[in-house]
Amino acid sequence: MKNQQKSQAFFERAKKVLPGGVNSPVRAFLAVGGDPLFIESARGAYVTDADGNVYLDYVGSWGPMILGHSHPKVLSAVQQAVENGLSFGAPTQAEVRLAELMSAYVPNLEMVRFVNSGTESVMSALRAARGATGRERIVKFEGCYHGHSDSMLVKAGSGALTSGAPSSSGVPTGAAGDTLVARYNDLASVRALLKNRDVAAVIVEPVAANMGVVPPQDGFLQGLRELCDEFGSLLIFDEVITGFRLARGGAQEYYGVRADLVTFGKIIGGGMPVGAYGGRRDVMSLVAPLGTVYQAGTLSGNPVAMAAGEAMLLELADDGVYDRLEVLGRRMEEGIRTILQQTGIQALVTRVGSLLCLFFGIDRADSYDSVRAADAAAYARYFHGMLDRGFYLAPAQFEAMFLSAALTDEDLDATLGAIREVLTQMKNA
Ligand code: KE4
Repeated sequence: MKNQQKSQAFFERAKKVLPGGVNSPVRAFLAVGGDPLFIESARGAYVTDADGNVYLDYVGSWGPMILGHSHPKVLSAVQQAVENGLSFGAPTQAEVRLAELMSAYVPNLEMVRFVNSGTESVMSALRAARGATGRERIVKFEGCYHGHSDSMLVKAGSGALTSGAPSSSGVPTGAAGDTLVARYNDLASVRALLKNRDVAAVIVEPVAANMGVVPPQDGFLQGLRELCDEFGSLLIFDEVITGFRLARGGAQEYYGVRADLVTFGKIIGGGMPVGAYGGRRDVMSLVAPLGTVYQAGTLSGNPVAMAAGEAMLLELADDGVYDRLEVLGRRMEEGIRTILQQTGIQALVTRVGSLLCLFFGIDRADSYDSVRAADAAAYARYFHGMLDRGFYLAPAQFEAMFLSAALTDEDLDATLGAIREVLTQMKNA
């Protein structure tokens, strides 16, 4: 058991001034028990907590740290930008360069607007879709999480699912009433909702990574494209997680399916608060000041954040990063699968690229209903077994394991060795 006195003392202070002692629910360890670690620093594949304990990190700030923490090119770009000032509330060259980079890398990204979070990118994209179609209804999928704007907190995933409140209190019926919920990997459930031709957009996580990791079945994403074309709805890919992670061109490139609008976050900020939405020029041209869809932001395009994002994306121009992530992901998946076979633990590993999830107690993970049956208590035992051995995983079953290119083969060997120990201990308990 590691010494966590400073984290525990700070958590007691935090609970007096921050709801639940945190600034985002999943960080509170409620799903796994115990007190959250207060992270002091991070470098490469490692984080260090307030008590000086070092952990191999598989959270990666929930996705941004695809190259590992404190990448020298990103830190240097931020340090240089800071010297020129922190924020101007005016156009800067950096935001244009980052937008041009994204547009060069991502298919169909004709225009893009920067905001400050994934939530804000989704909220804005939905408004643009409603403005473009004159329709009000939105289709989302149960278990998918698109940030905490009112209309998206309906049968949501991530912390909402973990906390057992997939449909939040405080959301007025008027805000959520136009949100229709379909089943992931079930095209018939989508057709049934679109047939009245009053749906502005279907928003989907191309890989559902907020109910654990649930890959799209063959034909699902293309089927959504065809249904949206048939019924005049826009298709929105929420790529806050998959953007620049599955491939430089995100899920559109990885699966070869075109979205009308795409939302981004996480990686494009390099660890700084950045979101973005964009896509078809005719739709984005409706966004103020060009058009009548209003959206604004004091710190949108913040020059320091833009510098971090630009440095990050320039590093991702190297195909070797994605080749390495695929090798790491495959080794981790195959290693875990071998361990499951040898230990006899009933669990299932899913993976898309560098996104993985180990579900306990189920043998199918293709929908919200199938993963909801997962044994969250077993996951909690696994989480703490790994934490005690120096491996920092997502503190909830319904999240993803994020691999970074900073991981070495030795890191993977150590991780798989620890997984084997923990699962063997669980099996023999
Ligand atoms: P933010 O507002 O948290 O930047 O992004 C919201 C969001 C939108 N869309 C998708 C697909 C997302 O995964 C997210 C946020 N992801 C969670 C991780 N499951 C953030 C972690 C947290 O809530 O603390």
